[in-house]
Amino acid sequence: MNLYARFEETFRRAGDDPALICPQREDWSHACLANAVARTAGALAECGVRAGDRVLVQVEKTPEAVALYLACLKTGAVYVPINTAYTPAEVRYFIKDAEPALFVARAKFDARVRVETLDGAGQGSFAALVAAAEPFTLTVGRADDDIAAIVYTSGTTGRSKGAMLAHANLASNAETLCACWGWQDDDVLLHALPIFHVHGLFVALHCAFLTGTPTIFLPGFEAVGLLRELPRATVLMGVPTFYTRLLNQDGFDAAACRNMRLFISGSAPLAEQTFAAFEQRTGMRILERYGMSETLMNASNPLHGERVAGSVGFALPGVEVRIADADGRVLPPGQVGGIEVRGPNVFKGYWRMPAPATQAPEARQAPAAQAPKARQAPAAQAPKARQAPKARQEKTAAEFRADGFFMTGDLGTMDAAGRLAIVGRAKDLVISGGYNVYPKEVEVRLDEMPEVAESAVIGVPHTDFGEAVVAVVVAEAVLDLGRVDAFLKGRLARYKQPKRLVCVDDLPRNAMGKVQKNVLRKIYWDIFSANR
Ligand code: MLC
Ligand code: AMP
Repeated sequence: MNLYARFEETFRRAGDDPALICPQREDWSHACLANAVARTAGALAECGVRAGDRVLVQVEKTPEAVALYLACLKTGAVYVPINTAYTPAEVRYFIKDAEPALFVARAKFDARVRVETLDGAGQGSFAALVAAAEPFTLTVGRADDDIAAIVYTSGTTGRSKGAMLAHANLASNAETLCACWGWQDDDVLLHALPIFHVHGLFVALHCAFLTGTPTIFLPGFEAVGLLRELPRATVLMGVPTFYTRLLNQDGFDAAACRNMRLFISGSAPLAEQTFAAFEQRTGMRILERYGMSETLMNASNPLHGERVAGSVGFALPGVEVRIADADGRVLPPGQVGGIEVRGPNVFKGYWRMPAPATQAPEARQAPAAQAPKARQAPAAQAPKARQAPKARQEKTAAEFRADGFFMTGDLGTMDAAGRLAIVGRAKDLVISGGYNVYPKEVEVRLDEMPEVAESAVIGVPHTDFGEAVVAVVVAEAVLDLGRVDAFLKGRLARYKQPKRLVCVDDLPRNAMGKVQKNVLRKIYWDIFSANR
């Protein structure tokens, strides 16, 4: 079943009740949202978008952008959101890889695909098409395995991979979260996350859409504005930076939280100090959960049981989580190993890198949705299928065990009761303010600088962002951070750019000649911890 059919049913019931409360704009009721979705779906059809076609989207957070996402679901198109921080050079990669039938951009963009615009005020050429479009009333039938969205996540090679999420992945995870977090009819979600990642788009919005409850829809996170809205909200979802920034506000106290029933944190480790300071200030314990783009949510601290600092709680119902060694042998309680996950939440593989059926049974046997079968006219026509080259297929296969468990690349321990703690990462990744930065991608760009002989990018502690990107370089000429900033501008999104630069004579290497990032991390983690 098409996920939007579920939302549509709720929207019908909720009618004139508010869906998106927009402090700086008119609110949208559920009926208004449903109408906007139907007209946006009409505009997509007029743009020639058919079921299975990708719609690449890089737009600001607006109600119109939400309608665009839902319209893609409704028409069976595949929604491909990308970070608004990406530079045009980065966007070109996604256009090439996703081969969208339509790119909805914030402003005019020169590309070989059809481009329409939607700006931060909900205006633009796409908005004009929506205004003129006939509503598209049909909700296109979808099979559970049909792809609803592709979410790009970077890889250790420095190239982004598109995680294919099926309608059933999204639906099952949303239902599980609504149940686990006890979503109530009188809940009001305070939404300050971006909507181009799974956290803000799926985890947060789907809980509201499944239940027909309102969302206070802020264009982004800003502590004072968020604090102003807090008294009329009951649930907040955020990355740890939200909570550290809130704690820096004098007015943030138990009185400000009087109507709140749940603060949820995820996407990055919540420091134990933040958890403790939050409890001391508000009398409430943040509920930390764990997920990723490829798997949606995997584990959560309990709504009613004890929420423990430094732990991400228990596997969600229906989701299997295990700790295994490098060979996939399950480790006894308390031992550190790779976190592996299996369940209805786990994605269908990477776009154009589907897993061979022999490696990952059942769930991944479907033709991996490069060409999702359209099941209804008029949107019916399979997009041009392109075979995934063998090497790329292996990329998906390499991340799954033969029994279907997905290797997250996170390291953790699980106690005998099943409580999970994340203790590190096997993947070379920095998480800054909830955004993932893959060091390789930054190193490749740094190495293009004439002054740089070689570079290694690591994460170090940062009070605001949790971790900050630091470049350790062997320079052949005088180099400072200003010059690095100037060189990377336009080449890399701002949040990926190093916040600190360290010039060294040599990078530490092991006997195989590989740069020892763990050595660098150890040296600079301590130095920057002391100086942050
Ligand atoms: C902004 N900057 C960042 C940054 N965000 N730098 C590093 N890391 C970040 N996360 C840059 C800006 O470009 C700016 O550059 C400078 O830092 C200061 O910006 P700011 O104004 O302080 O930032 P702000 O706009 O307030 O954004 C911070 C933030 C935002 C934390 C609110 O980054 C954010 O919304 N993060 C949430 C990310 C998220 O949703 N992740 C979910 C992924 S899904 P300059 O030019 O001023 O130097 C996932 C799965 C799961 O992980 O489990 O959920
Ligand atoms: P992304 O690829 O952007 O979806 O990021 C997913 C990664 O974020 C996971 O693999 C983890 O490394 C990290 N992550 C998500 N939630 C948590 C959490 N609660 N604690 C620590 N790391 C987390």
